[in-house]
Amino acid sequence: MRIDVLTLFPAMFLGPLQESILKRAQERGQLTLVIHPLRDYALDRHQLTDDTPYGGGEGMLLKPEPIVRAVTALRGTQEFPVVLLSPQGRLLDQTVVQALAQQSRLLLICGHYEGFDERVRDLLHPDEISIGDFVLTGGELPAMVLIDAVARWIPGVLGDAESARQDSFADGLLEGPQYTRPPSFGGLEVPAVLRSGHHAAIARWRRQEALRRTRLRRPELLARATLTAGDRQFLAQLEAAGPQTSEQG
Ligand code: 4GS
Repeated sequence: MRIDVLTLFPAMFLGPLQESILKRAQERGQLTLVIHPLRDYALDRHQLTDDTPYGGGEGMLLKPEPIVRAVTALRGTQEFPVVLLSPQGRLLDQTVVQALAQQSRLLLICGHYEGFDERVRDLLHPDEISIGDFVLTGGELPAMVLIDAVARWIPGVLGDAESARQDSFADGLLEGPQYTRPPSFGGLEVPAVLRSGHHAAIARWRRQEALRRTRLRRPELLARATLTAGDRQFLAQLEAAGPQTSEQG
């Protein structure tokens, strides 16, 4: 997959995408990232990319010409989604991420300052996406969040073990508690079932703890989760036990 990014601050992309799994994905040729400085597409002598809003008001807006020029040049004759990161977009979630991961190419546009001249939207009809209901200083971090979330769905990017884990949690539940060594720490023991070697019992315990945690922390996720009859039975059992104030079963 190839992802192009249009930004006023290309240096912001230098660190985060060159470590760990994204670094490996690029080295293996599974992911190609191309960062384009928006300033390169400003043709005036001062390479102006922003200007004051008509009608007055605070701050600066990104001018339409450099963005439209850049997108036109990068798009060429190819068809692929142009994504505009902004709080006015549809909310990013795992469904949106997986749909974007099906594409062979994406172009991400990062805003900055107070936003974009509206003609960017009117002319390019981008897929406008928000990473959450909060305001950041720029669209660069949202673009990196999207790249990270999408890249882990590209075939081969995660190792076999990582992919297997991902599959088992693609069912829309939160993960339950997990433990590593030591077996006893701070007066707290690792649950005995996890050390039992009884694989079926371990799988059942993990499933139930995932259900318990999801019900307590994000009950709205249960409505969309893929649940078995056994899952529903366990949830009914929790319901019958009355209001829960902690995850300690
Ligand atoms: C987001 C967000 C964001 C909005 C960019 C104010 C600078 C800023 N972008 N998801 N202007 N949340 N953008 O806060 O995508």
